Amino acid sequence: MNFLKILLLILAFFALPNKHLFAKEAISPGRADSHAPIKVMGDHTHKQGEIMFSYRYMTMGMDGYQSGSSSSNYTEARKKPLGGHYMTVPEEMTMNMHMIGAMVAPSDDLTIMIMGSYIDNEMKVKKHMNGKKKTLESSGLGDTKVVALKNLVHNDSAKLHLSLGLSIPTGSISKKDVMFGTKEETLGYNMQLGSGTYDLLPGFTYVFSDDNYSYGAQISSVLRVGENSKEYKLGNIYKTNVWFAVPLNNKQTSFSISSELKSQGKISGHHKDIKNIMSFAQDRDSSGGKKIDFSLGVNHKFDKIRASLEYTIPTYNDVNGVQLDSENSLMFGLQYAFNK
Ligand SMILES: [Cu+2]
Repeated sequence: MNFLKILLLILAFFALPNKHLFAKEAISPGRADSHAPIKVMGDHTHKQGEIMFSYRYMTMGMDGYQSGSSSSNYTEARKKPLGGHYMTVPEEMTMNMHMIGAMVAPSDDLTIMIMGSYIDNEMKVKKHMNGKKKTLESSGLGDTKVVALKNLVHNDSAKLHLSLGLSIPTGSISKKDVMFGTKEETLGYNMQLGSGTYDLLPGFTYVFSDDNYSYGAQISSVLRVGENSKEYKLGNIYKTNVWFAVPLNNKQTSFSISSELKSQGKISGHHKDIKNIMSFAQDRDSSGGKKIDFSLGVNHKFDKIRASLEYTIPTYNDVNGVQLDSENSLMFGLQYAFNK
């Protein structure tokens, strides 16, 4: 995408009309389900003068092997796509992420969100020849996202907003660890903490609420601009999230079911510091794919603090090459909103 197109997109975003088509308030912010399940980011906007701080913690594991849309095994995971074998084989990976965010609303129609993260990765690998095992680690800041959310429709039952954001490459893409040699080597793509590129984050979110339920949908993407300093580019991400929530307990608690469809392209280029590809984790042919997840969530309001929990079960996975298989994951979140 060239610079002119990006500029036009940004100008169009701020020039969009924003009629409050009907009455004042959308889903009462007092309801537990006035925010989407916690995994969905940028799902709501704020009224002028409101400020919100959020914290999210996510833990996810990967274990076993996946090839295309079926499960695979160690023997297959050793094979290089063009023949021969990798020296090492990843066996498990865990990723823990802390995310801190803030939202401010300069006007009723415009909300600005900023989000940073701290990531902690661990990957267990096995050297095939002698069966030796090693745990590789990487941790540090992830990328930083700045997103503008603009209301298009905002009435008693329906809300629609557009979002346009930028991901700033604050996460490292030069993480190393000692593998089976004596000196540090560059870790695989999943063990790096950021994309290394500026990424555009366009999306839109629709939420409808009735007295006894609410539902919503969000379509979003991550579009990489250019190539990073290590001469590669992660695949673009296209995502659709849908959810349905029921408020209970005087609307202070809500339960949700949701689904995420995610498609990510293959890496293009090649990390210039990875000289010898030791395993599929360092091979761009084993990157990207399509997946569908289902989640169960709960939101509860304690006065100004909203606590949320969401448990995710991967149900369909179609990966490029061989990759580690995703296990169930969990996200916990706290959101604190107040008026200036
Ligand atoms: Cu908020």
